[in-house]
Amino acid sequence: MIKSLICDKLGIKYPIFQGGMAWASNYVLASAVSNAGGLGIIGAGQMPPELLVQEIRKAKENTDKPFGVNLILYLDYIDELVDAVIQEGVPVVTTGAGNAGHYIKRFHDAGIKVIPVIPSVALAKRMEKAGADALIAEGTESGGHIGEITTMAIVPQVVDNVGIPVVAAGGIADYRGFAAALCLGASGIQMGTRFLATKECCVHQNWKAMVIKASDRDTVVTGRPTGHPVRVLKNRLAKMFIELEGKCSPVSEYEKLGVGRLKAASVDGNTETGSFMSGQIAGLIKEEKTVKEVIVEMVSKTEDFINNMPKFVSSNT
Ligand code: TUI
Repeated sequence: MIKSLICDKLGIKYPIFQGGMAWASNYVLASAVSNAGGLGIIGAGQMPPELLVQEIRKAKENTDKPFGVNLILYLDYIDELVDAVIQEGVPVVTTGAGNAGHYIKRFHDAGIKVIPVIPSVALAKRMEKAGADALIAEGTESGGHIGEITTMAIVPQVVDNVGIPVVAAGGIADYRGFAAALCLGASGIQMGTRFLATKECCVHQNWKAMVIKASDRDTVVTGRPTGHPVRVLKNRLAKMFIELEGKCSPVSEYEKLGVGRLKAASVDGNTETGSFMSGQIAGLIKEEKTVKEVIVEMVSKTEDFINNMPKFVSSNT
């Protein structure tokens, strides 16, 4: 059975994380993933602290398994979200879009494991030194806010530079990606886009349909000049962002255009002007499934594939 260091460290059955996604991974998705043996993660995004508290409480009602909360560190009221998480107590926190170093001691004092998402070796080393329990090395194939390095390149380099477990993220949606990540030295995987197209995910059906319809070249990175590049499915809004880049517009113009766009995608399903964050692997996802189907299939097919690997690498074929 596929089991790794990270499973023992977190008390989970399978080394499969569901990426924390703002406006997309609430307690329903997170508890379904945890109940299926993975690590479900509530995407706090820009939730007010009171809503995050409610989400954590509902997750606890819906699963007795470990789950996590993902915090976006560049928010100006991040300290309030950190306080809410510490007050409620959750097993795991993952962090994105910033340096988790300042918060690790407080989380540890509250018995919370900290797993920063990192886009570079330099940050990986800093986070290990600051006391992180594990790392999620995320490639630029991912959806949402991204770094520059591909999963194939970042994972083995991070693995070689730290002594804590590394989870691979970006461009993984089936058993081949899972097996590849293990071959690169990862102790587990994180998937976001695959879990967007599940029955338990709360996003508007239009978002799921766009993922299922997407092909390999249907995502684009916008917002590079702001320092917060995001990968989204191509649509009219993405085009408007690209036009801003062409005009060398000030950052304030991007901020103005970006207001409320995740809600427009997730709640309203506005295919023209919503921000439909998605990874490049969307092209591989052909149907909506239940969380359980995704996890059971990932585990059984990856096990089969790894057990039969010698056949695929025979020098006679
Ligand atoms: O955080 C993510 N993905 C996200 S956050 C998000 S919400 C958002 N909405 C609108 C605009 C921007 C974001 C949607 N998707 N992934 C983890 C991640 N973290 N990717 C890259 C990083 C990262 C980048 C720079 C982590 C640390 C860092 O530098 C820290 C430092 O201080 O050096």
